[in-house]
Amino acid sequence: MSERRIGVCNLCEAICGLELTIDGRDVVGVRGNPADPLSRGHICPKGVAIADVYADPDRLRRPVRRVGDGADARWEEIGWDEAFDLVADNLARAVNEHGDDALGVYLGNPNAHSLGSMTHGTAMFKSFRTRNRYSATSVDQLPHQLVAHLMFGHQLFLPIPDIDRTSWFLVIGANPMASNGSLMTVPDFPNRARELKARGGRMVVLDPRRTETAKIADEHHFVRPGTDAWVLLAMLHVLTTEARPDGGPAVASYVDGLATVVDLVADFTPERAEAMSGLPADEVRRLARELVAADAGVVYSRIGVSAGPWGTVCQWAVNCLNILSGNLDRAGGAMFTSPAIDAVGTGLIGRGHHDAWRSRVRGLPETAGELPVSALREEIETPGEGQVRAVLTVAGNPVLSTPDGPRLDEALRGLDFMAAVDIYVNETTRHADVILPPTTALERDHYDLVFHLLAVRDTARFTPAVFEKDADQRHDWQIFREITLRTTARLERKAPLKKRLVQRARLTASPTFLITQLLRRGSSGVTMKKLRARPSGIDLGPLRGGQLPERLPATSKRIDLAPALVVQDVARLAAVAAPEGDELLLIGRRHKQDCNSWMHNSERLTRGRPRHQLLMHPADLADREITDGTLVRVTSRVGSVEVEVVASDDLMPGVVSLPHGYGHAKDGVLMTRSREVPGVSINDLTDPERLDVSGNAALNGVPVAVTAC
Ligand SMILES: Nc1nc2c(c(=O)[nH]1)N[C@H]1C(S)=C(S)[C@@H](COP(=O)(O)OP(=O)(O)OC[C@H]3O[C@@H](n4cnc5c(=O)[nH]c(N)nc54)[C@H](O)[C@@H]3O)O[C@H]1N2
Ligand SMILES: Nc1nc2c(c(=O)[nH]1)N[C@H]1C(S)=C(S)[C@@H](COP(=O)(O)OP(=O)(O)OC[C@H]3O[C@@H](n4cnc5c(=O)[nH]c(N)nc54)[C@H](O)[C@@H]3O)O[C@H]1N2
Ligand code: SF4
Ligand SMILES: [Mo]
Repeated sequence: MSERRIGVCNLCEAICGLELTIDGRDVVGVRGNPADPLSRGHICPKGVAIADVYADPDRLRRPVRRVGDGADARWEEIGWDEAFDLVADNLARAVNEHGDDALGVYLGNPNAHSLGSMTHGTAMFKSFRTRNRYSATSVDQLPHQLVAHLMFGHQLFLPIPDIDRTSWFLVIGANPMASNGSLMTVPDFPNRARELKARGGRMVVLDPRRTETAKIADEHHFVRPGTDAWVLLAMLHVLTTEARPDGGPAVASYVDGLATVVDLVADFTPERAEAMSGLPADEVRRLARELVAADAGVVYSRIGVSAGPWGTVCQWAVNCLNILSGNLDRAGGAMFTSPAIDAVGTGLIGRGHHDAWRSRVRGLPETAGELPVSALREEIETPGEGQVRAVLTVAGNPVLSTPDGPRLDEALRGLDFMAAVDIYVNETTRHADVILPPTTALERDHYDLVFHLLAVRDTARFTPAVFEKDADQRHDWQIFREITLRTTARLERKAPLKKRLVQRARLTASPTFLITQLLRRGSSGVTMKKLRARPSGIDLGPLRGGQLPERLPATSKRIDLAPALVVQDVARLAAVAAPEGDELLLIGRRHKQDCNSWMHNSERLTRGRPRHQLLMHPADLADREITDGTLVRVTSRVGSVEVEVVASDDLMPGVVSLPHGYGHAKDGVLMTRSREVPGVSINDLTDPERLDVSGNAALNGVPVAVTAC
């Protein structure tokens, strides 16, 4: 007898509602939930494959201990109690013998998608007093967070494009047709883009590749990788120098620093933008004018830009464009969400800070308590006080996802101890002495503390676990609780008793209990009881405008258009000369059926044509006398890979592209059951020395040479 259950997909930021058909312990059908007020029935191929993760025989369900190393490694199941003690003994030993900073922590992307990680993981990390805290943030959205902190007073007070009401949408370095949106929770992007067009709106895309999103846009323009800053500053230049019928740009009374912006962009002309980016000066001018003239316009940029050399300047410029064109905090522009649990307003998530300390070896600044992950390898390998001796990774795969992965791979091998909270043995966790696997999406309760904050519509939804976990499985929050309590109990230098008691109390309550309490504190009227009665979710309506300055998290209740850090970096930008030479620039890409570095075990996601190849323009192939479909060698400053090349005139000439998350062969062992060849990792080529001022890795626009093999 099969039955229908409401579920939720936690594989990307779109947080689609699911309707599952289950038969006993099996999922026999997955479709989008049409009654979900946010996702409206949308689902993508990965959402269906959530059933494959649940059923995957390779997925770990009980703790394992590694015996042997590399190709000879064997994994032995052990009991939870033994596993927790092993982890606590070794983490505490590293700290007791070598100090707090001897413990390194890396948090991967799925943490943001797990309620237990948001509630209990955070408490665990706080209990470790190490400065060696790293996460996927610094290969991703760090510039967005830093700029939000500097301009608005909170790292997660992020303006969201009001796609459902805008009439002019400029998309820079994002491919939501494949990624389903990011820092813009926008399930059903294809239909929302269609609706934008149907109401007479326009979408314009700037991207060095004619992407799936570019192909459905009204306009697409190539920009040379890493040069968006000149385009955005030139748009600001036009906006601030041209006379406008409305006498603008005028800014609201709570905005400071306009004169500095005008000064900063004075020399960033459209002609200069053209020389740097390849985008014609007249087009730059027209785009700026269209933004100003639009009924409601919005500029949006994502990882193609934030994971570039000028991510912070770009993200700042995007905010300035939205503010100076009068589109911040108004319908159809860049808006702020009003979630039922306001993790920003309530202080549940800290405001953030920057450069309160620096990394030991390279002196890179922290942001919100984390150091740039590009520094992790050297912090493990460089001897001295504060050297990382033991590492804990949680839901991450930095060997494939961070710059110069192979050297990190080597460094992890040399650790005294490593533990991982993860559901697979992968390219990173293979170095762990012990892996603790939590339950997955279908086996745990879920409420989205993060992505309701970033969604294009205000909704609230609580999803109880679809399946009850087995008695010998653990939820991640239970794992975090045990690691924290057992490790802190073994520390020689203990936190004050009162602090420990508060910590214990916080860790003992379940995430669902905490959510129930947090909802009570909010003003939305949404309660756990109401959510349980409406499992598809409660609609709280379109985003609300006119919330500023009251909602501004800054204690001054003012917006700072000219933070010192940005002003200095624009000066650095101004000194850059036009590019010379004919080296190729490497960029990343995402495919609908990929999920960062994991899920390549899913048959339904990996069958069909391979998609891990290097894409290259036919003219660039011809210049080098390389034949389409052959094996080529790609070489950067840090490494080289051999990979099949495919000709594509969707790429800007001079640009090549590889997806990230491949490269599953390690020491002759294939880390997935994928039927596709293992592929190569783009992060064997990316360079830990290429950083944005925030410390975010500049993963895009890496200079490479491509030669025939
Ligand atoms: N060159 C290049 N590199 C990139 C990017 C790029 O565009 N180009 N993108 C970057 C971005 S945006 C990101 S977010 C990072 C991602 O980088 P990471 O977060 O380091 O890597 P993921 O591939 O997301 O790995 C997720 C891990 O979590 C495990 N996992 C899945 N679900 C759960 C769960 O519920 N609990 C636990 N404990 N574990 C789970 C999986 O088995 C997998 O090992 O990659 C970055 N790297
Ligand atoms: N299917 C799928 N969806 C995902 C993920 C996944 O792995 N697979 N990962 C999720 C995660 S963790 C994230 S953070 C989001 C990311 O979501 P998006 O930001 O939409 O990610 P991408 O699809 O990588 O789009 C980045 C775009 O930037 C372009 N680009 C590269 N360099 C430059 C440049 O210098 N300038 C400009 N203007 N463009 C450039 C690339 O060609 C690419 O089209 O996706 C999420 N969704
Ligand atoms: S778009 Fe994202 S959240 Fe929706 S089904 Fe696909 S992977 Fe899941
Ligand atoms: Mo990401």
